[in-house]
Amino acid sequence: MKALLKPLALAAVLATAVTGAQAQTILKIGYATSATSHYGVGSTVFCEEMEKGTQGRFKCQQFPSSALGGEREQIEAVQLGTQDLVNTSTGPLGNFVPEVRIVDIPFLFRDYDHARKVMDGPIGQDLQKKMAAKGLINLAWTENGFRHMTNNKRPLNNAEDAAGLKMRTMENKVHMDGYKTFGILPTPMPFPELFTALQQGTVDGQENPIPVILASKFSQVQKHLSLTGHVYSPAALILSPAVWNKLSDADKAVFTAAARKGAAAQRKKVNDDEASGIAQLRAEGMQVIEKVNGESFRRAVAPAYANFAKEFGADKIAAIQAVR
Ligand code: EAX
Repeated sequence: MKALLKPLALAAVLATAVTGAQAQTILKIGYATSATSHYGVGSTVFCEEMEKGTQGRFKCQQFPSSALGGEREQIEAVQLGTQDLVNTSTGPLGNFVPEVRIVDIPFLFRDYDHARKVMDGPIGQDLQKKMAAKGLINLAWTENGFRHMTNNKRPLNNAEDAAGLKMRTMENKVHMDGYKTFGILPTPMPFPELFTALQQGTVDGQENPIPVILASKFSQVQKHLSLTGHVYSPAALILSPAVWNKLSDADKAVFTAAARKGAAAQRKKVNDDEASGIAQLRAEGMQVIEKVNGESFRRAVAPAYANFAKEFGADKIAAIQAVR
């Protein structure tokens, strides 16, 4: 009996080793903008690091330019396990994890240093736990950037100029409540529909970070850009629990480290686009107002903070503001 088992057991071990060496899991990753955009740069670094760190046992198949749908759809697919990864803004994320909405409050963050410190610190980590509880494994906070307004009607120097504009927003209640205080008529719409809506004049304008405005060629359909920086737009690299729960602890560590490297590369691309993008958009024909009266926007949104405090807790908002 023993003599018979031994060769069998050895054969079994060999078979596993052979399949093990060959088995490769392809993970589908989607994002809104092009492969060369900030999302593409961040996702590519993540994918390369993940593939290297798992000796090729895991590999990505990338779906840029909203090929897998809008961000809400993609988050839902990742939650269900029909898509493996999404690199997405927090735009529609609050519809899945309401606590995340706090980071979408207009004029909450002073600058990039502040925002990145909060997202990478205990507050951001706590939100990652809230996401995990809802079946969304946030491997790392990536970045979309500070959002600025574009439109086809007039140059915006202050909040009064924005009043009455019909503007596409993300499917995000905090943004919509905030922007209403500027007198804007918010029109929520998934990102893949936006270019056509601007082209056809369904909306007068939209708001997005410079990297998105560049990558999506909005200069072709929008005349005016104002550097309002009215809200920070965080992003996250989210993995499906269907994948995560099957990973070894060692692979989990590889995925997480790879995501952090991806996030760093994505943020660097945001910085680079901000540095060179204004000149490029001018060259493409946009009229840019760099010195916007930010105070007029801040004043307008101030009363809405009472409602935000009711929803999220004044202490929680203050804790974010206090991070230096
Ligand atoms: O995440 O929907 C949006 O305006 C987002 O900023 C864009 O899809 C990138």
